[in-house]
Amino acid sequence: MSNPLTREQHLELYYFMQLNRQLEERMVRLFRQNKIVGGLYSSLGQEAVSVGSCYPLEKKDWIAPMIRNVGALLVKGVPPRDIFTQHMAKYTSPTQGKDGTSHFGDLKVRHIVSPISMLGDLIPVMTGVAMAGRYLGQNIVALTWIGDGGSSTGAFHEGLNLAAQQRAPFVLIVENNQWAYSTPVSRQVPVKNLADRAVAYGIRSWIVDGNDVLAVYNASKEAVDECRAGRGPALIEVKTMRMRGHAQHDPAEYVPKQMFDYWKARDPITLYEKYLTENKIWDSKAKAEIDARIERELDVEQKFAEDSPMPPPELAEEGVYCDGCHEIEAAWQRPKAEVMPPRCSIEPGWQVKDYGSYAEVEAITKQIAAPVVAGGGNGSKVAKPVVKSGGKPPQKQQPRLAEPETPDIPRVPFGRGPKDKSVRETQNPRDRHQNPRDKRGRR
Ligand SMILES: Cc1ncc(C[n+]2csc(CCOP(=O)(O)OP(=O)(O)O)c2C)c(N)n1
Ligand SMILES: [Mg+2]
Repeated sequence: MSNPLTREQHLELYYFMQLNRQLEERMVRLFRQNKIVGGLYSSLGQEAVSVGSCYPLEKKDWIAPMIRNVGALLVKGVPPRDIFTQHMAKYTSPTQGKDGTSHFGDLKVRHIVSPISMLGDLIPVMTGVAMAGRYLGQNIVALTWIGDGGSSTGAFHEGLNLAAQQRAPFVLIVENNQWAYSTPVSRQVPVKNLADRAVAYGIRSWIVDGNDVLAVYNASKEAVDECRAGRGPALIEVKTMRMRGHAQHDPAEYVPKQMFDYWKARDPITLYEKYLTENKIWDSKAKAEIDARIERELDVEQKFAEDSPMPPPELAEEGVYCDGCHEIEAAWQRPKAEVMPPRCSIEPGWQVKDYGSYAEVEAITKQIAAPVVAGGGNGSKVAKPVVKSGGKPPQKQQPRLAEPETPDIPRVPFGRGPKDKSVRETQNPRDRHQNPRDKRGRR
């Protein structure tokens, strides 16, 4: 075994991927029987992405799933009945039948922010969750997913810039499944690797085989650990394939058959089954037991959903406006020592690192005379994402270019500016004489 997971964890990864697939297959049958209300999206072929990326998260961590992340919901402990009833708009569903598809969350127990349909918007929202968790001293990581199409929205870029600048403990999984509706990635984005976008925000990134659950797990684990250690956000591009149309209504006739054949031969569950067998982690008996357990569990859950009533008509007029049913009050007040280093990873004050002159650009140009990182393919000399594969140990991202030194660095006050007492009290006495305006060091 080339990674630190136990046998039980290896088998659990299989369980969740297979549960994801069998659950969705049942929902396709329900859709054809006209028992699903609204659209139905498939994550066929992408199970390793949702399961592998969510698996390293702790209970206290937060996720915001998108339409192809049923696997992540299952890993987070959402029972299949919630997914069945939600799609069938039953009264017993998490939204009591008021909303459909994957539009539900669980803020209290499982820490799931409900999907937002506007692609990209979950990125700033989850950045906010990550920052709030940090402020509250919870040491959490927030994670969400975005498609190749969604990575072209303004919210993606604004959100990622915010996350990067704030060094938020936030992980973004970019699901490059080759298609956004009927548009292939190459007709939508002029770069080959979507992870290259991370370079623009100065954050770490990886490219992994999205059909290799261990590769996804390894990269996600590293990203989550780094985030938790206070090293800022991370982006992981997973290369995978949407094996169905955009939703049930779409037969995906625009996808070349050879492309489906290519990816079918790389089915994530088949690949993982082979890995488990070749590495003697299981045998046919263990597989049969897990498959039978999934069948049993889904029988019970589906029956519960099918037997559940539709919501009563009068429910339609309830809960439209909040009439005191929600108490929205964050426990935001913290002792100052807790929100300052060393207990917080973020310095509340900062320094002007350089003066932004052309001379500094020249200094950097000299540094990059030799390429810093191998990999990628467009010949530029900037830090490239690390490419990872499942069995191999994770490679470390090469260090980014050092900042050029600038003498006499002035300190920029935090918060309310010159009158902020907290800055004065933490100021280094040595710096006081550097301020020409005030000999006592006030600014
Ligand atoms: C801001 C925004 N623009 C357009 C849409 C409509 N829309 C929904 S899904 C989708 C395609 C998404 O493709 P991608 O991000 O690659 O995800 P995939 O469906 O491949 O998982 C579009 C354009 C939307 N929901 N939000
Ligand atoms: Mg896509």
